Amino acid sequence: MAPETPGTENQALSNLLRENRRFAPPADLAAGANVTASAYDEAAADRLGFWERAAERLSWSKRWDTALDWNPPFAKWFVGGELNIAYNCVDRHVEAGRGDKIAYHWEGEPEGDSRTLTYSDLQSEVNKAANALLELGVRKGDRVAIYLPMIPELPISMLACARIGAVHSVVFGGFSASALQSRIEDADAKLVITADGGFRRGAPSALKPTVDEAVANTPNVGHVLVVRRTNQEITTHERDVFWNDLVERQSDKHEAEAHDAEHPLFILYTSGTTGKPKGILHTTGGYLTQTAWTHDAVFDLKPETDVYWCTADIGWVTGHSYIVYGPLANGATSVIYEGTPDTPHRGRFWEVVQKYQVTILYTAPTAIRTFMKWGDDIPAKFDMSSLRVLGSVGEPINPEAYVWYREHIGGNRTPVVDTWWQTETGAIMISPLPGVTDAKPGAAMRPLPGIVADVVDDLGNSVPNGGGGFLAIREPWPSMLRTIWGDDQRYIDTYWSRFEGMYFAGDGAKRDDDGDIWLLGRVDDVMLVSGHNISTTEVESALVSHPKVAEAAVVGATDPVTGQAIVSFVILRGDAEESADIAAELRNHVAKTLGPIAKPRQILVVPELPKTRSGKIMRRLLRDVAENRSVGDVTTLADSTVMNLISEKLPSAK
Ligand code: 6R9
Repeated sequence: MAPETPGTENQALSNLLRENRRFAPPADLAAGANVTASAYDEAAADRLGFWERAAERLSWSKRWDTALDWNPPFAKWFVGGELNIAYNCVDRHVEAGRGDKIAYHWEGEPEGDSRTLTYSDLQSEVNKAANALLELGVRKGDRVAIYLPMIPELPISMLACARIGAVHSVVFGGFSASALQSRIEDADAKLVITADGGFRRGAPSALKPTVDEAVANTPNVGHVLVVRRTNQEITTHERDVFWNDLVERQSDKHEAEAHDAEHPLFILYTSGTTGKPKGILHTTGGYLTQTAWTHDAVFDLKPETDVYWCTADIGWVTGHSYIVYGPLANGATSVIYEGTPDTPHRGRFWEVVQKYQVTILYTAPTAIRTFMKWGDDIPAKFDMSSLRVLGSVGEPINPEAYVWYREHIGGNRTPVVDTWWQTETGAIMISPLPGVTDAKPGAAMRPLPGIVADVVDDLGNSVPNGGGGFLAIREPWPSMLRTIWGDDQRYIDTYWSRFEGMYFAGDGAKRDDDGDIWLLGRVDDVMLVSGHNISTTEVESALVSHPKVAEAAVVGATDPVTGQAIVSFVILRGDAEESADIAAELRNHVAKTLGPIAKPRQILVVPELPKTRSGKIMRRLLRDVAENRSVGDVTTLADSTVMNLISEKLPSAK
């Protein structure tokens, strides 16, 4: 064992949380499951053969010669193969006689504002958009920045790019002009697709002025293609062209050309904690293979009968892989919802589930904890008996939130799949299979068939059952990032230098006594208290297991005695009263659940937590508060006023 001295890196992650609950798959789901336990054995016996069979689900214009060319850390999958992603996601379903099948039920934020797109509709829209891009001079390999709200033109634009082989870079609608500008510059985009604005929390919010500001200094952007969504007034410039004019007058016929399996498909920027954003590059054949296979396996998708809803923003990788590419490749019927869960009321999500008879719901722990805070009575008002599989992504799901989700949303019937993956992995890597796994609340369980993930110690050796360490991936996988756009060295340094021959994910993890994997948050967030490495996730889960707590964020703050001390920020449940001794009550609860070492030094009750647009808690900012520093860069916050609300709470806790 490594020495337990504060400050040394040689530290195992303490393993504090115990969880004994298990949820077996429902018998009917298990009996009809798309993927059964034998998939693990098949993939273990012949991993590349397994992925080749997954690739055969797609339609290739030319079959690949070699499954994998691995020149560490640079991978090429399905070498020599050629396919068109838009053809796979759209045309082939139409050709197979499923043109009238609904691809998207689009639900706008203003009530009553909805639109249905069949696969045939999608085909003509994508073709028109592809022809429009060509008219604007966009060619194969060119980069296109997309800055749109959650409207049908967003997936249509992405597919139009993929169709002609242009590389899209979708930027979250909430990002500032300078964030947009740096992404446009890094990728050297020649076109920006945007809208006048989008609807958010019941009001139109402008996008176009941000684009105008961003492109004022990017001379290589030849055109800005503008969708009219809100009809708010905008300033027009010479470079502007309007979707309604340009796209609408195009032919709805376009012959799709096949692209190389390794042709770049998209760049998606991850902010990272420091430095300039990393442009994660994904390519064509491997990406579509793994997103399609995992979408089918992890959600047990039955395309004929399921209505699938992933609530993520398409500007996040979850939306790319599990609203656009995976579901469309599988011919699914999906819901896209434009707005926020509390507009115009806090039951909006459940109203949408009821309206479209959603069968599979994929959302994030941050949303689930918010629903817990709002109270059980809200979902109880809606008929959600159609739901049969629930998914979670984005952060570790606290066991209590998992159980609440299963019970109050899933009517105690539905399996919950906790899916671990990253922008960099492109598709789900670690997750239960709903018809196979006896799932434990809070655990991502096992690597999917074909994925070789491990929990390793500081030296890169597998930890035994019961041990904690770092999550690493030992073998390349089809949808892995190929590099950081324009910066191979940064790709090597960031992901492949921590452990010899292994991908370093940057997450802490533990393997429990049964060998199942639990994710414990970002390694940067791990706290070192009196010589013990303690994960923020476990302390947060202990806090959330108290009946009065809906959400918690924990950070380590410098402490003269213990090196770091645990400081907790908690949001109480809707019906909980903030009593004078709540802090003491919660500190004792944590001590009882995890042991005295994990007892927070300080507990602050706050109204909100700082989160990114994809719902991840920004602990870095809370650390600034806990250590009495001025708060750092808040540009990627979903709501930048949150930090003021938290700082206001501070004196009362001292
Ligand atoms: C898909 C996505 C990646 C980071 C990842 C990890 C965290 C995502 C998780 C999870 C625990 C899960 N994360 N899913 N942690 N359990 N099921 O979120 O991509 O935005 O790139 O974030 O999110 O820390 O490293 P991305």
